[in-house]
Amino acid sequence: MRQANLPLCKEHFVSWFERRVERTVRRYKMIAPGDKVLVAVSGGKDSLALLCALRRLSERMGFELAALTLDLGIKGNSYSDESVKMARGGAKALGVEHYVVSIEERYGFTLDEAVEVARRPPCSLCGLLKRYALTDVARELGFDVLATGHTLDDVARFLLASYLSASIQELIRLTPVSPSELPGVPRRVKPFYESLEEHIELYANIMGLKYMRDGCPYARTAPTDRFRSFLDQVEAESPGMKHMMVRGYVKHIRPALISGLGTKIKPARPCSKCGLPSSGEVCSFCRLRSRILRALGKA
Ligand code: Q46
Ligand code: ZN
Repeated sequence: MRQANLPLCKEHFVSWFERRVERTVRRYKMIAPGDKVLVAVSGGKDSLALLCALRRLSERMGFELAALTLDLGIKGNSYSDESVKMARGGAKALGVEHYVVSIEERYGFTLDEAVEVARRPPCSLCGLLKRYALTDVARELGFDVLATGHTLDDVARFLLASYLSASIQELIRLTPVSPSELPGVPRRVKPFYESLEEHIELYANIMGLKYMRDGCPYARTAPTDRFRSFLDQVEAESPGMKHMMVRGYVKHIRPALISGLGTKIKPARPCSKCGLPSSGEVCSFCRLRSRILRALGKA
């Protein structure tokens, strides 16, 4: 552990890593005993490591666990087929119940089709689609909590991008826990909010998890990707910087944005089409979906 100048053997690294995840879960009150927790698993190292760490934690904390994989319909590099295959294998090896939901079967279009017809960057479409579909399925299956594998590195990149574009509304939504916005809608939690990707990868390898190497054909188009090497360089020169940046945001900057500047978080209301939380009459997913289905001649 470079920040703490602490050399650890494999066994102690695993317990150090899992204790850190447990501390994050408890510090931000992410999961309570008896909760039904659904983990979003893409088949990559972060989400499979999350499933593994929560599987072990579930026994100590007494919560129920299942996994969900969305088949997004990305054909390039056989990404979606691979993603479903790796997630299925990982969940089976860990003995966790696993659901697979096809976006095409549920909503009538694939991500590839959406990219073709909607004039928006692929990862922004994908982000909206995944956020919506995960919440939608978790609600339908009656889960209390939806856990995603967002890492400290993801949060740091997103923070930097939002600072630079002064996206205040985006910033205040960036929290370790997003409380349930409407009855029956699960709260969303990020148990890796304080875990670095390099430690997650090490944990996944030590635990022998079989995961998919980066393979999404759209990955390089992600707007926050250009901050990756910059932040990695800063972290290499000053170990602990990403953690300081994120903790400082949660403890000082976000409260100041909310109280000091009087920034309001708009309360959600049910979308008139689907019933999921929305800031207006119809939610952004339902609007996008109608547009895509019309453009594809399917509506
Ligand atoms: S799956 Fe989706 Fe990622 Fe592919 S399109 Fe972008 S966001 S890169 S995690
Ligand atoms: Zn809707």
